[in-house]
Amino acid sequence: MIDLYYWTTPNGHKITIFLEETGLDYHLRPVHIGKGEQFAADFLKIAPNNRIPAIVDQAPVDGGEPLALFESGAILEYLADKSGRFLPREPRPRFQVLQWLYWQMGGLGPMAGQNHHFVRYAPEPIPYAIERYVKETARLYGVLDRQLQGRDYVAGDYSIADMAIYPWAKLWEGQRQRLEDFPNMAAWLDRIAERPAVQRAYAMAEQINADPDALLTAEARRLLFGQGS
Ligand SMILES: N[C@@H](CCC(=O)N[C@@H](CS)C(=O)NCC(=O)O)C(=O)O
Repeated sequence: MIDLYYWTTPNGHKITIFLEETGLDYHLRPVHIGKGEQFAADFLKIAPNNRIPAIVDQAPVDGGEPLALFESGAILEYLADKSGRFLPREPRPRFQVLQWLYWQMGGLGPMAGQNHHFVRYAPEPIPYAIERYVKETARLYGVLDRQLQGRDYVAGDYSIADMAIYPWAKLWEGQRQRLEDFPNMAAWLDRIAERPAVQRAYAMAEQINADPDALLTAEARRLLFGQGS
């Protein structure tokens, strides 16, 4: 059994998509980040960076004690190895997937995250910051779009790289992007959205948090952007 510490955000969706795709046994443990639950002492023991997602694998492959992990990229890699799915073992195809996973973790995630912050959450508009992150998001989608030219998935077969990128790329509209600029990405978004496991992951998120503006309250902003409990 995997305990998944989760909220209904892009980094959370990555892991529910993976778990739904593989059918690994898991238990959802919602951490409402708009209410400051990520600062609870028990959660910090598992996720010292006070961010979701995190997991505790109650039955790790080495047969040892329960294993706690944070950082969505590490979690995806761990679960892919555990299940033998969505990450090849042979070095060449494996590192094709991993380079795109790390592209998401170190590039698209942080940049689109700042895009969301300055476009949607910042208390006042800062044109320089908005332009910087909207342009950088566009540059990154250009890179992704070129990679997807003539390919159905980002790196060979459907993999943890697609699962990591999709929840961020799906939000292109709020990131002030034009989908017609990225036709290969548009077709890929449709391809992934059709997958039953992806649909189940998002349906579950709706059940846990139906309010897309839950992170826009004054209290949520104070907690998230003041970074305190
Ligand atoms: N690099 C981390 C980023 C995790 C992250 O930023 N999580 C956000 C939600 S998407 C969060 O928990 N925020 C809570 C906070 O900022 O206090 C990962 O991929 O796991």
